Amino acid sequence: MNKKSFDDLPFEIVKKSIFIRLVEEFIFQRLKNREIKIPVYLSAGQEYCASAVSYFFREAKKIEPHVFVQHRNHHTYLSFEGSLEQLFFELIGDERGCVAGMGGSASLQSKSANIFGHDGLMGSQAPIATGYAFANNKFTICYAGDAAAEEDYYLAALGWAATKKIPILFIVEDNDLSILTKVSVRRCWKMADVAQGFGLQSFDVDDNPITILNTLGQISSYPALINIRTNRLFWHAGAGLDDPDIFDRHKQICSQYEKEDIELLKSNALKLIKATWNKCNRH
Ligand SMILES: Cc1ncc(C[n+]2csc(CCOP(=O)(O)OP(=O)(O)O)c2C)c(N)n1
Ligand SMILES: [Mg+2]
Repeated sequence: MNKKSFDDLPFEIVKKSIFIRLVEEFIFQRLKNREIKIPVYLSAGQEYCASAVSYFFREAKKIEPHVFVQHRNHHTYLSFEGSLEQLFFELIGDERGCVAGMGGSASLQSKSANIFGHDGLMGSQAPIATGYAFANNKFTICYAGDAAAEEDYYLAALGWAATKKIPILFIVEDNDLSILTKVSVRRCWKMADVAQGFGLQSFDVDDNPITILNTLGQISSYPALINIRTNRLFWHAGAGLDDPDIFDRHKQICSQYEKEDIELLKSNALKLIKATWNKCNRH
């Protein structure tokens, strides 16, 4: 792949992130009202880990990656073109959902968008995605949380990917939490160091979307791993706030644009979200 550097943030990424944030806030309210009753893992705060990566491959490189997601996946599912309607159907247990109403929030998938859902065993997606890319030689992205990436089978998958030069990108969404336990309590090593030890190109960056784009542009061969430091704004599962003062990347990015432009985008996106929800709840 050619190198590519980005000086400006493509507005498509902001637009997509606005949409994702509004979807998550909308679901937050439906959870509070008990209109959604299943366990839900909201991804607000982590939007750019998905929207910037998706933009880089799908828009800038014109590559359609095969994507293995983790349990916190609404942002990845929507960034890689999973259907909102099928997400809403899934959250209300309707058979028209993306997992026929039986997988729920943690296991979103899309055959048409090449998104492979999670099975609930943290980190299992790494050996499965690695085996998939090894067998098919299709460019694959494997998402995992900072805790899922500590699992022994996750690490063994890195070793196999490096040994066989498998075309896979591991993204670690490092929100510094395993439910409520910080990384520093759980381990003394860094994901990017371990990946480098196995022979992968590896990076440890924050979730500024320009940084993510330029990091992706630096990768000269696969497999590779990017540990992205980010923040989870809401509870591990369900609707609530752990820390009202936590840094919000999306809020910071939006503040760089004209308020009226952002508000117009938000109101149009919200109309679409509400109409989709009403459609799913009508039948
Ligand atoms: C093997 C295994 N151990 C424990 C759990 C319970 N569990 C579910 S999510 C979670 C925390 C996941 O943290 P991380 O991978 O960092 O993702 P995040 O929730 O922070 O996005 C735990 C411990 C599980 N599902 N599977
Ligand atoms: Mg985490």
